[in-house]
Amino acid sequence: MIKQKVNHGLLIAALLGIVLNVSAQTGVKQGKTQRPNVIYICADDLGYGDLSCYGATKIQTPNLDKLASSGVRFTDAHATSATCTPSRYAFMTGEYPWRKSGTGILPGDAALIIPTDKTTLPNLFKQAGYKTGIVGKWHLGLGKTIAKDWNNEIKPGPVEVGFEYSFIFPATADRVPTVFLDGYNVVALDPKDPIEVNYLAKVGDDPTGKDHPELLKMKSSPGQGHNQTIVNGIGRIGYMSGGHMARWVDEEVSTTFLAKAQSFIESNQKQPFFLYFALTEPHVPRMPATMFRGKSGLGLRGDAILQLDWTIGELMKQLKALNIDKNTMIVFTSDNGPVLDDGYEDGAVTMINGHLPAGPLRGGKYSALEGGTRVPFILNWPAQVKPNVSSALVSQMDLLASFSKLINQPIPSGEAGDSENLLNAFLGRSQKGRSVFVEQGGPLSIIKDGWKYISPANGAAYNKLVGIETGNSTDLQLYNLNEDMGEKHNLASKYPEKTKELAELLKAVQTN
Ligand code: NG6
Ligand code: CA
Repeated sequence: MIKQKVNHGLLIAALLGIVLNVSAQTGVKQGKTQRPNVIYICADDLGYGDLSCYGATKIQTPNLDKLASSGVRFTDAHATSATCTPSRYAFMTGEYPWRKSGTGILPGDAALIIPTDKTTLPNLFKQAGYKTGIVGKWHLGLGKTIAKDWNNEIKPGPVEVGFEYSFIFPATADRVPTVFLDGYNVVALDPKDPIEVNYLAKVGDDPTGKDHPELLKMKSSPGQGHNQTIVNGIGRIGYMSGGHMARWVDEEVSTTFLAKAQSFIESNQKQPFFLYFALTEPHVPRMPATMFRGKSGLGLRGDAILQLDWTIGELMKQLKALNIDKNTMIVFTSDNGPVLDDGYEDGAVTMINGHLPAGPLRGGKYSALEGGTRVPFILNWPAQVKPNVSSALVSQMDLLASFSKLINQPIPSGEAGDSENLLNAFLGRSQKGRSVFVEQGGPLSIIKDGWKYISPANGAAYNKLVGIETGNSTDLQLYNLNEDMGEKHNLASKYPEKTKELAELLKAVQTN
C-alpha cells in the first residue's frame, strides 16, 4: 500500500513536471511567431477594377476595402491563366498549367486532374498538422474517369488532394450537375431519383433551354450555348437527369457556402486550420440572394459583387467574435479577369453605367492582355502584417512555396517547381517579387522586369461574343508595363532586341 502511494506521488510529481514544462515551452512559442490560420479566398471572374479599393467608383465594396486597408494590397498580382481550371491547377500544384495537357476549362463530368501523390496546397498544410478544408467551387475534376456514378461515393477528389473537409460543387455554376458534394456524396440525393450526367447527348426528360426558352427566368445569350438542361429556370451547359431534390437553388448557393465555411471555422477555431474558400461570384449565372437584387444599380453582376463583399464581411465578423481574427491570415484573390456577357442576358452589359471591371487594364477573361490574369490580391494578417500597398510581381502559384516557408513544411525536390518562395513580398516586407512570369491567355506571354512579350497567335483579336480583346496578333507584341499598364503602345519594332530576348526566354522557360 505504502509503496503504491509513494509511486503515485512520484507519478503525480512527474506528470506535473511534464505539464509545467510543456506549458512553459508553449509560452515561449507563443512569444514568437505563432502559426496562423490561413483562409485562402478565391473569387470567380472578379476583375482588377471590380473593387472600390482597386479604384472602382460605380460600386462600393466596404468589407474588402477594409481587408485591403488593414493588410497588403497588391497591384501586380496574377493568376497564371485567364480562365478558371488552369489557374486553380497552378495554385494547387505550384506548376504552370500549360506544362500539362488537359488543364483547360473542364466540363462538369471531367476526371480529377490534380495528382494525389504530390505536394499540393492543402496537403502541405495537412502534413504540417493543420486541419484542412475546402468550401465552394472545385472545377478540377472528380473521379478517375469521365464516366462516373453520381449516386455513389465519388473519388478521388478534394479529399485525396489533401482537404480533410470538403463541401463543393463539381465544376462551375453554369455546368451540370448542379448539386453540392459533402465529402464523397451528393447532398440530399433521393436514391429513387438517381442522377445521370452527360455532356454529349441528352439524358432524361428534363426540358432544355433550347427547346423550351419560355421556361427560362434568365435568357442565355445568343451563340453562347447555356441552353441544355434547365435547372432552377436557368439553361446550363451539359445534360442532367434525376437528382431533383438535390439540385441547388442559385439564390442560396452563396449563403450555403458561407454557412459551411463558418461551421468549419467554428469547429477548428482551437487549432491551426487552412480553409480554401472558393466563391462563385461573379461568375455566371449571376443569381444572388434577393437581399442583393437591384442594390448595385449595375445589374446582377454588380449585385453578385455586393453579395461577395457581404460574405467577406460576415467571415471577418465571425473571426472577430471567436477572437481569432488577429492570427488568421486571409488571402483574397480571383481566378481570372472579368467578363460581362459570359452566356446570359443578365444586365451586366446594358447596366454597366461606366463601371470598368478590368480597371485601367486592357482585355479580360480569356485574354493574353493584362486584364486576363492581373487580379485583385489582398493579404491580411493583423498579428504580423502592416498595412501596405505592394507593386511586387507575385502569382497565386507562388503561395505554395511561400507557405512552405511560413509553416516550415518542406516540399520534396522536383515538386511544385514553378512556385517561388516570395514570403517576404507576400507579407509586405519586401517589394521584390518574381523577376520572370509567364501568363496564359490564348497565347503565352512572358514578363520580365516590367517588359511584357506576347507570342504571336492566329485567331480573332476581338472575341465578339464576350466583348473582350484577346491579345491575339500575328505581329510580335512588346509592352512596357511600368509605363503602360494598359498595353496601348506596342514597342516590338522599336526594341527588336528586347523582343527577341523575351521570346527566347519564354522558349527557355517552356522547355525547363
Ligand atoms: C466557357 C463558357 C463560359 C464559362 C467558362 C468557364 C460558353 C460559350 N462559355 O466555355 O460561360 O462557363 O467556360 O469559366 O460555354 S471559368 O471561369 O470557369 O473558366
Ligand atoms: Ca473563373
